[in-house]
Amino acid sequence: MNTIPIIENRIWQPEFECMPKEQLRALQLERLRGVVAHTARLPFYREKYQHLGITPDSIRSLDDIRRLPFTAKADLRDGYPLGFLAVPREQVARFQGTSGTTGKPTWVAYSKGDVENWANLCARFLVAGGLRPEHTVQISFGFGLFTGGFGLHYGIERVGAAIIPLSSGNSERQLMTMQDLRPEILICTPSYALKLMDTLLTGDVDRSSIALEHAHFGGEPWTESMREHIEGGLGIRCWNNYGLAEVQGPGVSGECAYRNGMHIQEDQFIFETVDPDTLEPLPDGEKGELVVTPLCREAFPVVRYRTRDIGVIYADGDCPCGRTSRRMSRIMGRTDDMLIIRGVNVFPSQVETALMRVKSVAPHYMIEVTRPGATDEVTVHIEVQPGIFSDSMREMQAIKADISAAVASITGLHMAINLVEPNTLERFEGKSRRVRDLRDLNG
Ligand code: DLL
Repeated sequence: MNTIPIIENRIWQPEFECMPKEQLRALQLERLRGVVAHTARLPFYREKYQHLGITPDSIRSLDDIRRLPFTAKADLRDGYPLGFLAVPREQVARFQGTSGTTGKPTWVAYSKGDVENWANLCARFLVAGGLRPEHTVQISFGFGLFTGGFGLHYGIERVGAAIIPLSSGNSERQLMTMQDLRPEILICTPSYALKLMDTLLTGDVDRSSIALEHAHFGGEPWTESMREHIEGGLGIRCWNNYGLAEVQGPGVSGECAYRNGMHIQEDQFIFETVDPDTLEPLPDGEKGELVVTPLCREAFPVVRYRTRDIGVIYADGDCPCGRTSRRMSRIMGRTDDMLIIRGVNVFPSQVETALMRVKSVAPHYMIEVTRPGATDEVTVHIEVQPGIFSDSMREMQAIKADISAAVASITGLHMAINLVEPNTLERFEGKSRRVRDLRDLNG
């Protein structure tokens, strides 16, 4: 565990964030009973509770959460549009949404209290990662149904800092704004930061003309090597925060000044880790699917929501920052992201970690999976750094061999490597899509 903070350690709501553990557990239990009472209004849960003999009073310890039913994305979809709305319609203050693969969004509703609460939860991780009232913040998340834009907006407002609600897109305008209004803080997806960094470093923007000190990234998986790359390139501190629309949006967990995992806002969310196949609970310290029960949601409560995100809840002790909550790892992949290649499980983040070890390549890549015959083939398309492409064939072969070896050592698989010219692969303004699985199309 890191013992030297990277920045000054500040805490937004110490009364909750630093609550003594026993008291925290008692609060969780009380709130969990409230969740059972509240969700029993929804037919989806009422029927299940009746069947399982669950009443608020039957929840005697936090372990009893395991008796509650899981909720999956498909359940929300079956309840489309508002089957999980638990307050009268006139009490809804906001709708946000999350896009799915089926074309229709999953609608998520917030009461006035939910919106208020959400702002404080976002303020918690922003303050933990350097936000001060005197700062100016450029939000380069989309403002719209995506929870990133509005969620962070109200968190920053709560702290009292100035907001530039620029939204995503138009890198030139993003950089111009950074130069002209000199925000100290940038908020976006890590892949968009990468794009902005490219534009900044390849254009004639003088680094001293921008005042950035911190960036808060979330919304998609990224790696520690990507953090080093962006921090080195931009000379800033990058902070990780996590959340998902179905349980609120951003503000579920985030890093503190020690950056040794993301603190889970445990007064408001109960986290469990389960084996994604058997749904059996796993102990802290073991990697598995994260399951989240929000404890304070009024308008849109869900119980034991299966995030599909793979991560670890750390088993090690207290964090020197003073927060008492457990911390979680980065998201290592999603159960639906996981590629099974010739029987081996591979996450895109493992490929990214391998690529970032090789000097001459840029962090822009695309993983393509095909099945030309009976076996799976994976090709990693990756951009080389500007200037490298003109070099000799032998050098290119050597780079390929380095990448191939790095990929094989991390994933255990041989993947074909295709080096492409700088600036030829797609760039992303929101969440990136780095896997193209063409196996179904190939029969
Ligand atoms: O992405 C909420 C959010 C917005 C979080 C902005 C942080 C900042 P959804 O669109 O519902 O909500 O997508 C949720 O994104 O299940 C993860 O797979 C992924 N995700 C979110 N944050 C992280 C992160 C928002 N820090 C899905 N690291 C989640 C890795 C993340 N994956």
